[in-house]
Amino acid sequence: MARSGKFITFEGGEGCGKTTQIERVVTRLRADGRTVLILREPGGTSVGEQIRHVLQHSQQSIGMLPEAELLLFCASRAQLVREIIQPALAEGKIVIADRFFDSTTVYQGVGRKLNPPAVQFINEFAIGDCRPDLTLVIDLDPRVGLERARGRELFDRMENQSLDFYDRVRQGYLALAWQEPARIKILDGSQSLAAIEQQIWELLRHVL
Ligand code: T5A
Repeated sequence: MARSGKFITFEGGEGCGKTTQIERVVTRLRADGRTVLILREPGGTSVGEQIRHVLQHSQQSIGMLPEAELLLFCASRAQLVREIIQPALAEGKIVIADRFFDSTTVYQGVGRKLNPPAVQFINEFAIGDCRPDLTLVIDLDPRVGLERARGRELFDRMENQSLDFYDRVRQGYLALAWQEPARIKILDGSQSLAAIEQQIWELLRHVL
């Protein structure tokens, strides 16, 4: 599908500040007269929201195996790409996603230690040629991020991992950024909200 819009993804560990920064940047973009679509992963479609419940909030999913988890995240994304993202990009919209395929590379590949070539193959099958133009990783010590994210009442299976798991996730993002420096930019999530927002704005201006 021909694409005239821009696709921006936000990534990082739990509580790093993605959602907060997306809200701020979208407010600025809309004030600038841009048409912006915000999506979250897993979810964003009717099929995807059902998968999100199974992956994150269902108490019955406690015994889910990493292989099943990988396939469910990718199933949600395959639907999102074809139902929502590609049509929006074809219409020239700016699409901003709160997580995308880098989350699978890092959480399932590095965090869960699934076979990286298998993760890459399944990941790429799910997204086809729909790759982000820019990916912003907000890097934060997981001890700080988990503390920030604490207090949510909803049971979240993905937030019940060991610190070692979240440390691997953090290192996984840093390694990805090292491999793809043109697309993936790292921001220091321990700075103030305003400082991070300003850096994101500068990076976005280059892409838009
Ligand atoms: N997952 C996802 C996979 O394993 N594989 C995949 O392929 C995909 C797509 C998603 C889970 O699924 C996993 C990863 C996750 O474990 P989620 O509910 O969407 O779960 O959770 P997260 O994406 O981690 O979102 P969070 O809400 O936990 O974190 P955010 O969005 O990064 O953080 P945010 O903005 O909500 O901020 C958290 C708190 O910190 C404050 C905010 O005000 C808020 O209270 N804050 C700051 N405080 C001080 N200074 C700053 N700079 C701050 N920035 C934010």
